[in-house]
Amino acid sequence: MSEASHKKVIVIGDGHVGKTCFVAKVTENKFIPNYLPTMGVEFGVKSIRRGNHDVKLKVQTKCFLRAPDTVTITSRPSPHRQCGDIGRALEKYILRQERFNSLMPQFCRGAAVAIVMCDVTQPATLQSTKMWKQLVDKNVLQPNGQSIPAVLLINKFDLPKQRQLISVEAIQEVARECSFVRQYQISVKDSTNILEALEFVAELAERYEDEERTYLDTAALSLPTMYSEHRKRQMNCCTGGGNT
Ligand SMILES: Nc1nc2c(ncn2[C@@H]2O[C@H](COP(=O)(O)OP(=O)(O)OP(=O)(O)O)[C@@H](O)[C@H]2O)c(=O)[nH]1
Ligand SMILES: [Mg+2]
Repeated sequence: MSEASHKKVIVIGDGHVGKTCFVAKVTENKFIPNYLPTMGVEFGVKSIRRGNHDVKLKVQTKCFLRAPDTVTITSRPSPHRQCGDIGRALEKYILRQERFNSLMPQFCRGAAVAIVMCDVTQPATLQSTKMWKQLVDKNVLQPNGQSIPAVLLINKFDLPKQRQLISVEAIQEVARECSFVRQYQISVKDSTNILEALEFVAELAERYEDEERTYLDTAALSLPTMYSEHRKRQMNCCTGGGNT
């Protein structure tokens, strides 16, 4: 099967929520305990058996800037910093943000499904998922003009209850507000709900393929009609159908 036949799945969300670990877990079945911020794009390929056939997924993530308020924190003056440092930090941030925005369309292009991820120990990362979902919708649409399906993953549920700071109600509210198709409480570390989420993603990716095909078929059928309508209008115009 050629790479073109892989369904592209993009994994997006704030820094440190576990996107790289998720890609490594689903494609290489390994957990990375150490944090190394992603530079550039990371991806892996995974086949999911559905009925009597395989759905091939190309799961990819990239480096994302953290939420803007984190930048304010990193650019807060320390006793050793001068005001100029803040200006420079912000300038650097704006430049990186511009570069990031210009890379987003390329990252999202052709995606069949989006996975938006957050961290149960960091409530702000759940709020950020709204922004990430909007960004996906701004950068990629299905051929029929609708948003691509998006699944919300809340990661790190292996951590003790007292560190789980996001309520089920909060998850449901965000899921409703952003039209996430489904949400899963997962742990990449101990593999909780990883396969379940991925199987659902494969189902969505396959549905997308069907819809894409239907859309292309419909478009192909209607093309001659559109063309003959256009020709008719042209003929009317050239044969003096007007009032001159
Ligand atoms: N306890 C726990 N830790 C996790 C889990 N998933 C990821 N981590 C840890 O969280 C940290 C960040 O994980 P990454 O996958 O590198 O995060 P990321 O979202 O790719 O971060 P950026 O590349 O900066 O965007 C790492 O130290 C991981 O080991 C999980 O399910 N449980
Ligand atoms: Mg990463």
